[in-house]
Amino acid sequence: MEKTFLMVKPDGVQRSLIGDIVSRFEKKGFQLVGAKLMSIPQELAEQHYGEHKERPFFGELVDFITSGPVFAMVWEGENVIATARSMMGATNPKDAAPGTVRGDYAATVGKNIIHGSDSPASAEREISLFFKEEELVSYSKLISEWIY
Ligand code: RTP
Ligand code: MG
Repeated sequence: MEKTFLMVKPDGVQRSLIGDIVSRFEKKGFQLVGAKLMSIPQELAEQHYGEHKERPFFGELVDFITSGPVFAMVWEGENVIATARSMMGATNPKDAAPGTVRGDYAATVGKNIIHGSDSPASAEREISLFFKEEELVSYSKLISEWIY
């Protein structure tokens, strides 16, 4: 089954949105297989956002993501990578549709509440950056047969 890496960013943690965000993905029918509240070390932040190293906002992005605890998660389910991206909404909250996490809770591109892997390759890379194999669980939910 497909897996993706999602993370409530420091603004989402500070604004007490962890529960709401977890609930959205649970209700959709996806399965949480790994989670931790953590502070991201500088080096991990730079690796995680490595694709943006040359962008003018890279410094701000790394400062922001290391500014407070984040809630890192691995979710599993059919088409979870693309579906989670659409549930997150557009990168810039001004373009994010109502009903999405960013559309409902964010106003500015620099503080957009949630991160999600954008492709199977990113998901694999990001899961292994943040989680050891043994930190992920595997379990069956009978209800999943009725959802996916
Ligand atoms: P993320 O990686 O955090 O899930 O966001 P994303 O895929 O939707 O967007 P991405 O292009 O990967 O950009 C990463 C984060 O950089 C910040 N950003 N700032 N000032 C700007 O023009 C700008 N553009 C992007 C955003 O916080 C974005 O989430
Ligand atoms: Mg991205």
